[in-house]
Amino acid sequence: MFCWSKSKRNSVAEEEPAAVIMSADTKKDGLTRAVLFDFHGVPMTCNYIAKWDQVQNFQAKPDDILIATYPKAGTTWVSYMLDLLYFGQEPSDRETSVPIYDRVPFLEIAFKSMPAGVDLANNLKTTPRIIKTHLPIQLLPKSFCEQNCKIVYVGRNAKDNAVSYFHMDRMTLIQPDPGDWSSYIQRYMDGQVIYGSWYDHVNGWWKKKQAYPNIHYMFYEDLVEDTGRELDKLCSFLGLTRSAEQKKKILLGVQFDQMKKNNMVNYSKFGLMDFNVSTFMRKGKVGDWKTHFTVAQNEVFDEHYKTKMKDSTLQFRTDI
Ligand code: PPS
Repeated sequence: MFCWSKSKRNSVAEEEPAAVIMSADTKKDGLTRAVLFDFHGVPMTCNYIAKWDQVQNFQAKPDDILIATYPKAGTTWVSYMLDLLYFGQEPSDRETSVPIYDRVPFLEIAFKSMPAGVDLANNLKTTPRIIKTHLPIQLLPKSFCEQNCKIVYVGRNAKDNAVSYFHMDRMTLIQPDPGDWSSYIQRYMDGQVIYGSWYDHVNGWWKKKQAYPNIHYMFYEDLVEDTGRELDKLCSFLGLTRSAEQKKKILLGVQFDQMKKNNMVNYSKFGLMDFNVSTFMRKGKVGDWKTHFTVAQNEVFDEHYKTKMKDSTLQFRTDI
């Protein structure tokens, strides 16, 4: 594998793989935006596959809980809910001093400046271990299903997902440069962004759910509409009983405004993100796409969406 195989691990440009989609041509604040290339049919950068052998061979435990999403679908929100459900009942240092990405490791992440997700996951001392991934179903390490782990998938409507991803790529200085919105939305529709096609991701996991019942498929829009109802469903899937008082506390903690000011979940300590460009807890809304899509872009998107989703029974709401 070419990723970081030499000592200058950030200098990927001199050893780019054959199937480059976007080059590492932008430099800002001394950071190189990563090369986007084809990896088993999915656009990826080194930052998500540098530890691929360990990721693929990851040994899940039967009580692990995996949260799987296409990027920007509400991963952090549901991760924090799960974390509070399992570990938030008593006041602890965890709440005040352990960032969410250390409590809920991001399995495949391998940024050179921080511990790899797979190592964090292997070293987690909690029971259960709650682990996050953005991998499409075909790249999921086998052991999660072999061990019959519970998996929580969160999907978000494609339009709001695209907007959120665009701002994430703008502010995360090592992601491929998103360019302007009009070129970005075209690449998003074509699946030429990290983790590839939104359509393939949401449908791939949806199909998996039909064969593997231990997937709880949630929707970001449902969470915004009625977080309490979704928390109840989550508890029922996980087989957890929590008192009304405990749930009330969780629901308060996971409100957008609360999370936005909570430094343990708002990524303010993460580095690599320029909060002057955008914030991680940006808007937290359904329908923000309307402030980005032109009428023409929306028409093109809708046509494309119809074609891509024609065989799918999945229904997303772009408004609530
Ligand atoms: S990541 O980087 O892929 O893990 O991002 P992810 O956590 O999946 O998604 C980030 C978006 O989720 C929004 N978010 C929330 N919305 C409503 N309520 C709560 N509590 C909440 N927590 C996170 C976050 O604001 C990002 O969406 P946008 O549209 O960019 O605001």
